[in-house]
Amino acid sequence: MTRLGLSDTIAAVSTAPGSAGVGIVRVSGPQALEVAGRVFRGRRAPATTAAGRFLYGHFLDEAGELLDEGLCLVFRAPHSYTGEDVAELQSHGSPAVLRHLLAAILSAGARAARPGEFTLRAYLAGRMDLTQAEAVLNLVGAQSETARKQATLGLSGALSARIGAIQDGVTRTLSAVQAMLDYPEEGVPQEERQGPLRAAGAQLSALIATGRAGQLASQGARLALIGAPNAGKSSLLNALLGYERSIVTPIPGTTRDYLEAQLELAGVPMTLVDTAGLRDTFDSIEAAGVRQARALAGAADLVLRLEDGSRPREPLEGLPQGALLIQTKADLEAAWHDPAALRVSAVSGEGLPELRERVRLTLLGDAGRQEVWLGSQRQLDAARRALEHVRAAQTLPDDLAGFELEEALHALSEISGRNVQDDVLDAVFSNFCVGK
Ligand SMILES: Nc1nc2c(ncn2[C@@H]2O[C@H](COP(=O)(O)OP(=O)(O)O)[C@@H](O)[C@H]2O)c(=O)[nH]1
Ligand SMILES: [Mg+2]
Repeated sequence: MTRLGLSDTIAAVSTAPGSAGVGIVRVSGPQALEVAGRVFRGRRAPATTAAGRFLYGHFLDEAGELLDEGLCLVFRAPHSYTGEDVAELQSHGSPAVLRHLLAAILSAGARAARPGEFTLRAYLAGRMDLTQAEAVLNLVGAQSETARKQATLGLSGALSARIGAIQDGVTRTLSAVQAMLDYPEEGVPQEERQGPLRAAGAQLSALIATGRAGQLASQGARLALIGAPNAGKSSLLNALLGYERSIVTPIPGTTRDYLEAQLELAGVPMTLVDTAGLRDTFDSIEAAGVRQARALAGAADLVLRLEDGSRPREPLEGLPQGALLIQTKADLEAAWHDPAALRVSAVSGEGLPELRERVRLTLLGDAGRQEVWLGSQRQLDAARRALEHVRAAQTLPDDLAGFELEEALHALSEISGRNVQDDVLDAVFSNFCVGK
C-alpha cells in the first residue's frame, strides 16, 4: 500500500494539538497549490505565486465563510520537504480553526495524510534516506539534549556516511573474492580478504554497541534506588533532584509505596524510582512495598544498591546483577570499606558528581565515545545481521564467503533504505505522527 497513492494530494495539521500562537496545515502533491487556492483569498492565487514566496490573506470554509486570516507559503517541486508542490497554510493555532481549515482543504480535493506520509514522500522522492527519515522521527520526539544531538547528526547524513564506509570495505572484499573465483590461478592472498573484513567487523561492533545507548537516550532510562530501610534512598533521590520530593525521616519504613521522579542525568532522560526499604516485616502494607521494590529492581535499566556507610553492613540478597553499590552517608565516619563502593552523601553532596558520571558510563558505555549512534531497533537488527555475515565470511572458503558478503551488503543497505520491502517502510513510517 505504501507506494500507491503518490499521485494524489495530501493534507494534515502539522503542528501539535492544543492552542498556540500559530498553527500550520500542510498540503503536498501535484494539486497542492490549486487545492490551497480554493480555501485561501489573497492578493494572488498560490498557483500563480513564485516558489519561496508567501501570501497574506484569508481562509474560507466550504460555504465561503471567513475562518481566519493568515499566511500561505508556496513551495514548488522539487524544492520542498516532500519534493512535491507544497502549500503551508499558517493560521492562528486554535484547534477549532485548524479542524475547520483542514476540513475545507479536504473538501477542496486533498486526502487526509497518513502518519509520516510527508516524510515517506520525501524518502520516496530521494530527498533523504531511511536513516534520515528515522532521524526526523527521533528529532520530533527528542526529550533530552543527547537524543536531540544524535537525531540532528542522523539528519545530516552522518550515520549513512558511516554505513557507506562499511559497505565500501565489504564491497571491495567481495570484488576480490569474486575475482579469485574467476581467476583461481592468480591467488589473491588471504590477508587481502581478512584485513578489510576485520575492519568492517570492528566498525559494525562499535556501531552495534551504540544501539542501546541510542534507545536509552530517546526513550529514557529507569533507575531504581534499592536498599534497607534508612539506607538513605529517599535522601539521595531528593539530593539528585535538588528538591524535597520524597519524605525523609529517621523512622525505618517511611517509604512504603514507591514513587517516581523525572530528571535529566548525563544528557539522558531518567525516571528515578524510590522504593520501600528491603527487610522482613510483619506489616502487610510494608511487606507489599518490599515485594514491589524487588519487582521494580528487576524492571529497571539500572539499580542503585544503597547501603548505610555509617553502620555495620548487612548483606542484601536477591538483587539483579550489575547493580551499582553506593555507600551512603559519606559525611559520617565510615563503618566499612569496599573498593567497589561509590561513597556519596545526600547531606554534603559529596560523591554526587561521581555518581552521575558512573551512571552515564554504565548506561551509555563506550557509545559515549562514538560520534554517531544507531537510531532505531530496526537499524540495530540489520547491523547485527550484517556483522554475523561478515564474521561468517572470514572463516569460509571463497565461494561461500562471497555469498555471506552479499548478504552482509544486503543487510547494510536495509539500514539506509536502498533495499527495503514495503512492509519495512510501513513499519517505520507508521511510528510517525500525522502531519510529519
Ligand atoms: N548524615 C547523613 N544522614 C543521612 C544521609 N542520608 C540520609 N540520612 C538520614 O538517614 C535517615 C534515613 O534517610 P532516608 O532517606 O529516609 O532513608 P530511606 O529509608 O532509605 O529512604 C534519615 O534520618 C536521614 O536524615 C546522609 O547522606 N548523611
Ligand atoms: Mg525512604
